[in-house]
Amino acid sequence: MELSIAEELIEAYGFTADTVSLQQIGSGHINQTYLLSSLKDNKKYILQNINTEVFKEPFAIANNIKAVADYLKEHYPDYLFPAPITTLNGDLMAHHDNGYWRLLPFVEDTSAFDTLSETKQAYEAAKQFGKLSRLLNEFDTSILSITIPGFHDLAWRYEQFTFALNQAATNLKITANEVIETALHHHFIIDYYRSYERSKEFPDRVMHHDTKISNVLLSSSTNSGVCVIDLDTLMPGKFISDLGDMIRTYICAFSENETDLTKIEIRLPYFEATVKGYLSEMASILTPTEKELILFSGKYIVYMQALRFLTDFLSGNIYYPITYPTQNLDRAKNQFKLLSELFEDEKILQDIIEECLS
Ligand code: GN1
Ligand code: MG
Repeated sequence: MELSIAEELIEAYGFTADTVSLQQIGSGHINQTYLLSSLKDNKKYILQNINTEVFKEPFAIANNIKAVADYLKEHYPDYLFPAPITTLNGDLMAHHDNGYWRLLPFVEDTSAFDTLSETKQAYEAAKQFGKLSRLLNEFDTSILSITIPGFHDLAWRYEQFTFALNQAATNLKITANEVIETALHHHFIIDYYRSYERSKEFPDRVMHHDTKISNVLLSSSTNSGVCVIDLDTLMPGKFISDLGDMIRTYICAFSENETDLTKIEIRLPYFEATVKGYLSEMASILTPTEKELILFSGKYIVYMQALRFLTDFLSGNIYYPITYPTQNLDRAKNQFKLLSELFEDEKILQDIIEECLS
């Protein structure tokens, strides 16, 4: 980013262009993130632009985060919740050039990772996300806005997929034929979800909805969990959203961009660490029904992510940025491979869960 573009923006926060340095950081698909260093006092901040194509109502995000931050401050004053810093005018965001920006505190001596290389990272990250939901257990979820409608609604994602399939060019359908068949075949996951959806034992909770490892800060020296970040999708949801996305992203040594599918295997110790870390906070809160759905959470979210990538491929790659034409199809294949591993290892994974619960 040219500093000239940001001048007005950084002035909203009381900085001047000649006393800050900006560096683009982060690996997310959606928002742009910069490290802002104030040359005057050597303090660091995170400056982030909200992608309003994805988040149509940035105020919904800002208000959700504020409501949760206020609640946590009142009930758990020691809990580190990195909410945005207000502008000099007291606004939650700075509006600039048709975009919305926010400034966040930079948490010193922490690291965010794109991949996990130790089970402790899985345990600590899962513990952090579990802790957030636990602390918000009594929080009234109905006051939160939905920042992306249908975000983790698998039935709706499936509809989007069939819609894209009906509209897709023939050559794309031929290229994706096998993956499309696999996607259709797994519809039973939606039916299974529906059989629980309205149960009182499967309540709405405050969910982060994007629990990949890069969204939690770990201590640089000890790898202990420090706090969760990237709070745009903090909104009501089912517990499967958070635990499922951790299972999706922590248990395999390779990311959704890996094209060598023989590498897509489940690391059982990471699975165990993830479930253990989550339950270290949530075991006393989850209902018996939710506990039955622990493994299902992974299947639900992996299937949904596979459908999302496939849908995007069939729609001409309008959502997920790509570096080559079939990348979203490859990502879908990768996720379907992971899904097949979850089914294949079902028995042993369920045994691990039982052991973690006992
Ligand atoms: C997006 O922005 P990023 O990379 O954290 C997406 C998630 C997906 C993820 C897949 C708002 O997250 O739901 O799981 O890509 N976020 C949004 O990599 O769509
Ligand atoms: Mg994100």
